[in-house]
Amino acid sequence: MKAIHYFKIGLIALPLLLLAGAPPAMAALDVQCPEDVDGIDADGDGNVANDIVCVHITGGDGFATMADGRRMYIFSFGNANDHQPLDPTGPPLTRVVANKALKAQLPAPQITVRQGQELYLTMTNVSMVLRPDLFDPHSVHWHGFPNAAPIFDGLPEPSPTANMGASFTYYYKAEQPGTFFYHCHVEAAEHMQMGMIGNIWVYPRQDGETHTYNGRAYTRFAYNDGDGSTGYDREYPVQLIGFDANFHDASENVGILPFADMYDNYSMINGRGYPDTSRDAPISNQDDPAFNAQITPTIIQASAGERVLLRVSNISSTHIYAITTTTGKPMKVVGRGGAILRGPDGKDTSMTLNVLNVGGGQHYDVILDTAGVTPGTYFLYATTLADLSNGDQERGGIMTEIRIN
Ligand SMILES: [Cu+2]
Repeated sequence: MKAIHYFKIGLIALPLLLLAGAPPAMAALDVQCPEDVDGIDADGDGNVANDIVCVHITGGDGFATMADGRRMYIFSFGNANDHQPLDPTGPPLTRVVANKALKAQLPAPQITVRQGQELYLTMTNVSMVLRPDLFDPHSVHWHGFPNAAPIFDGLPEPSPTANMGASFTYYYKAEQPGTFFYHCHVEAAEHMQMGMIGNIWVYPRQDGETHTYNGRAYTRFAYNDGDGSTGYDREYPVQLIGFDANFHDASENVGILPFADMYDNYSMINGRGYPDTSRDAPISNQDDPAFNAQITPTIIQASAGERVLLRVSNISSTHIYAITTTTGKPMKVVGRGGAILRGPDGKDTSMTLNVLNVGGGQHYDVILDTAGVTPGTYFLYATTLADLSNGDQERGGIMTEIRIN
């Protein structure tokens, strides 16, 4: 049996208000986060007390900045506190709705767990400040992942959603390693177009072992390959998304949403178009300069000879993207849909490609081997001209630097 404890929010004010005879102005928020006291090392890392991961995110609205400087109204998820994963010894969570409104991130906060761990993911709906007319709830849908139970799927019909001011805790048993993403499934075409999309990765139990592949030893792997063939030195997210500026403007201006005409004219990697992809600095919110809304690093860097794992996904509502690199080396696709590319008899079905086509909802694990690549700056980019723009501005969109040193 696991002991369960709760973090209480707003409880300090409650007794004072009750003493004063006033109705409580704040409801308590309980974030479910059990202690790992079963003595079992579920993720196989030698530590019996770290198999439960608690993450608390928000769902709401905010602003992102496009590479041409345009402010874009978004819906997305954000960090509920400044500790992720949730740190029980950190400052208490207070006034999440008030403090985290208009602090959506693009992409949504990265979530990473290890195979065997249990993830308690609490999502608090902090409301859409600019759209008080919308009473949409939000949810978390872990795309392509085998869930412990349908109620944690995030699809609004069979599973709970969180109304404004409400929270819901999702439970996942991370038994399948791989590259995944999550998104809100409420009014999915709208909320995903608006930006409710994030990465969620499960590291395999094999991580930490040493396997030699092609004469090189690796300790980190995309999957439990048994032979080191998915070994890598560095990993990077390559989350391909697009925004339709007209759709976002219509949402901000409480207009009629142009679903039928939806067309992403801002294509991005990790919430940035080129040249913002090749800038190290986080991008702050134009309406709240102290808050960084776009923090995901997007420059791909490696030392010559290293193997780089690109965790690729396409979460665009309208586009199939095709990506390639200027390194002169093909890409080796070792995983697709959160599964290693192996046949039922274990046969290697990995693919070696110069151009990778990624449809909406697809996710791939791609190894870029830099052996033999002369140090220098190269590019990863979309092969379709229309995806290389920031609105009307050319030479932007899905392109970022690969720096080999
Ligand atoms: Cu939503």
